[in-house]
Amino acid sequence: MGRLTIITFAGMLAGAAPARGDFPAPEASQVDPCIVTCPSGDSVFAVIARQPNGNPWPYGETEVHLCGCPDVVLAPVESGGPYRIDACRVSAPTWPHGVSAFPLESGGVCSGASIAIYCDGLLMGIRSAVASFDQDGDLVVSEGDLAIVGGKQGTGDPTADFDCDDMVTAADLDIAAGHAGHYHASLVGVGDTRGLDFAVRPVPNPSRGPVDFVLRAPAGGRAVLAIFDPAGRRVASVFDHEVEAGTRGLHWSGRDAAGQQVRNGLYFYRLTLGALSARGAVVVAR
Ligand SMILES: [Ca+2]
Ligand SMILES: [Ca+2]
Ligand SMILES: [Zn+2]
Repeated sequence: MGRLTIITFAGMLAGAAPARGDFPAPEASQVDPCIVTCPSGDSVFAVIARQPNGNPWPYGETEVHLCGCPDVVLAPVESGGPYRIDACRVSAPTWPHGVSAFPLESGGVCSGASIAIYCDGLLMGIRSAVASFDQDGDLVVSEGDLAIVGGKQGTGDPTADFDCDDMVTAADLDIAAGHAGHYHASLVGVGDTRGLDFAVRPVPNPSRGPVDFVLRAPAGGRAVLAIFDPAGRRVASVFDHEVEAGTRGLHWSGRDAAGQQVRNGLYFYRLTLGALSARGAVVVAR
């Protein structure tokens, strides 16, 4: 009853209340030509559903079938998010303006597939590729991903064609570089400190120098982060402060204790938080 009232009111606002039996028409609708994703969800694939007379179709649901794309990693979205994931199908309402938005929080790429896009069971279009700034599907856009994009320059590979001009050029690499360091929120447990596991993740890795160490602290304490070379010599002391529970980034400029940019190569980090400690490797490659 409530929903009916709202629909009728919106229809009056639009100046043309659709009758029962109206439907979305593929020829009047619009599907973005390329599917481009970022694990942080800041790249949107959109479908605009319209009726034959051109008015929006606000009562439907759009479905994108990614079942032919096994390498695309769909990260979970919060309940109440802009779309829902059901195995390899992603769906979103066209309410209220006929627009279904898919800021797909995913990694990995796909090509040569048949990605059908339906609205209320009617085929709106087919796409054959998913391009992603996270080329390797680990849900972090790192220098390694940019290197993969760079390797596709000069080709027509749709998995790295972010501006949808059928070519991979320096412009596509620039667009990807703008997403460097982006990652999916599930990797760092943003916003909820209860039951957090202690974790440290260097982003990006490999790096052109600067690295943000994303620290997930289950409890407050003194956090100490230092960088070492493979011989075990301390290269830089990055951080030594009390932190609160939660998630934060600790920034290393990529410089040594003397302020010089470190040479390309392999480095190790050690982070302690109270009695907890983590260590790992970062690669600097300019
Ligand atoms: Ca990646
Ligand atoms: Ca392009
Ligand atoms: Zn991004």
